[in-house]
This record gives sequence, structure tokens and C-alpha cells, in this order.
Amino acid sequence: MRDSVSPLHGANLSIAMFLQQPAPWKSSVLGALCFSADAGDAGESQMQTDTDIPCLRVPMQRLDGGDSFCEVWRSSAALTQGRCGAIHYRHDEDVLFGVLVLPETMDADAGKTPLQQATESAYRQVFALLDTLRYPYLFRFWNYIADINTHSFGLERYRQFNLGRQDAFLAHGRDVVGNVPAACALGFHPGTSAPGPLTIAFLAGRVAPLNIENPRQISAYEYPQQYGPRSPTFSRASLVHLGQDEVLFVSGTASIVGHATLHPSDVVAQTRETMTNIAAVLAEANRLARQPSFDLASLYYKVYVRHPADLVQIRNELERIVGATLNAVYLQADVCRQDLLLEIEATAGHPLVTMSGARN
Ligand code: 3EB
Repeated sequence: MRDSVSPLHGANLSIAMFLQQPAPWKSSVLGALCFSADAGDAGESQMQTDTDIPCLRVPMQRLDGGDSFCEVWRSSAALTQGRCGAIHYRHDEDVLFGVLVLPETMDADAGKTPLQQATESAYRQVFALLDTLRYPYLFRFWNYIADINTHSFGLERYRQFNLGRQDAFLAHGRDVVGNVPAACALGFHPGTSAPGPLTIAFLAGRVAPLNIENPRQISAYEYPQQYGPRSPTFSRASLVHLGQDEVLFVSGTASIVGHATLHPSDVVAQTRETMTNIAAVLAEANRLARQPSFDLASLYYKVYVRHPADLVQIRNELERIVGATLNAVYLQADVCRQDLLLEIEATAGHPLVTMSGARN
């Protein structure tokens, strides 16, 4: 069975440390998200060539020390790997982790923008692969989009992404309300003048997750038209039972109540509102969980910060709310509304324990 407390969420470490791990450890890795500002990082190119591990390289600066950060997803079962179209994946019997990076090079066609087309193509490839390999349930997506707040073709790029994403869900007969995966969507600044590439990771499996909404917020899939012609297709969290474990994926969460951004120019108040939202999602998760023991102190956080100068204030506020045991990594990223100064995503897991203390 899987490792104990954080079953899938195996480790957070630098790219250099990742490369130094012994081969048996590497063979237990489902995949990783690797964040570093330097696209030409020697360790990273080594990582692409030395290992067959699906690694998503995300060009974002780590703000809290260290030049890189890898979020590693692991399994203790035997893994199979493969490539299909743009997707590179590994899976065990229960879970599949995949990554794909698509250029925004398609010709404008049928009134669709290149980003919209890349998004639709990416999601259609993911859904087709999951149908073929029979991992029908999506737990979580990570979406990284170049210049997410820039306008082109008369529409903000995040909104173009939402068009392509929803069309792919619809084309595969998937729900676009209610039963949708957890996700995050953040912006990076590409090193070149060409926009892109669209950079995506995902986790899927063979057991249906519970999709969780936040009673303080309108579901994102029901956001009104003022946020774009198509609503974003994601839930506030997903809760999955995997073997002996219960795993919670909390989507990117921001200072939004109802559908409106609160505290547009107050980063401390946005931090507090975001954590109140995460606490509300945890309360919902605990209402639905077999073992209702999710709390703010037991989460692993990724904190996406728009302005690096806000790091200290955000970190102080998070430590005040969560306590000294706060487990967080900070990355520079653009958030999908211009007035949002941060977005926080989180993961937690625990083994299910019976009354006698044995795992059930
Ligand atoms: C929000 O609550 C903030 O489009 O996949 C958070 C998580 C956000 C996921 C997505 C967007 C997405 O609307 C933005």
C-alpha cells in the first residue's frame, strides 16, 4: 500500500535533490511539477533526458529561498509509463499522472483563437487517453498559461482558455457543472515573445471523487457572463478514496466571495479571505469525508503571489492563521483576475484508521 500520512503527495524537493535520488526512488515516482524561473537550468535539461519521469516544467520563480521546487507524486505499486500525442504519463492500477505542453501555433480556424484551440486540443487528448486506458475520473488539473491576463482577439487569454476547456468537456460528453475536477489556473511570463506554451498536469483514477463546493462562493461553473463567455470548469475541491487513504485536492482559491473579488488592493485582507475560503472548503470536506480530520495545519500549500514584494506580508499572515507548522511554498505567478493578488492551492491526505487503530 501507499506511504502513510501523505500517500500520493510524496515529496517537495529541489531539482538538484530530485536528480540525486536513487533509482528505486525514481521508479516509484508517478510524476512531478517542477518550478524554476531559469528555463535553461542545467539540472532541468538533465531531468528531461536522464529520467522517463513525466515532469512538468513550469517557468515560475520560487520566492521563498531555493532556486527550484519539485512537487513529486508517488506510488508504492508497480508503474507503467507511456506517451500518447503530447501527453507523457505514468500510472499504477489506481492512479494516472500526466503532463503535456502544447505550443499555441495552430492557425486561426473557425473563429477560435490559438490558445483556445491549444486548450481544446490538450483537454481532448487527456480525455481520449483516459478513455483508452480506463481512468475515467479526473481528480485534479494544474493549468499554466502564458500571459494569462493579456487581451488578444478581443478577449482576455484566461477567457479564451475557458472557452477551449469547456468545449473539450462538452465534446467528450463530460459534465460542465457539478461533477467537474479540482483545478488551478495561473499565469507565467514566457522567455520569448511568442505566447505559450500551454502547460498542463493532471491526476486521474478509477474511483469517482467527491466534488466539493464552497458555500461562501458561487460555483465557478456558474459564474455570471461578466467573467467571460464561458464559465470556468472546475470544482472547489475533490476528495478521493485511494486504497487505504483519503486524499483531498483543494483547488486554487482566492479572495472571492459570491462571485466578486474582495479587498482588491489589500494583500493581507486577501490572504485572510482566501484562508477563510479554504477553511470553508475543509468544513465541507469534513462533512463528506469518512474521516473528518482535515484542518488548516495539515495541508500542503502552494501559494501563488502576483507581486514578489508582497511575500513577507502574505507569509506572516499565513503563519498567524495556520501556525508555525505551516507547510507552504511560494511562487511568482499571475492570477486569473487582474485584481487578485494571490491564489492558494492545497493537498492533504490521511490513512483511514479503524476504531482499533488498524487501517481498514
Ligand atoms: C477563482 O476562484 C479563482 O480556471 O481552473 C481558481 C482555480 C481559479 C481554478 C481554473 C481558476 C481556476 O475563480 C481562479
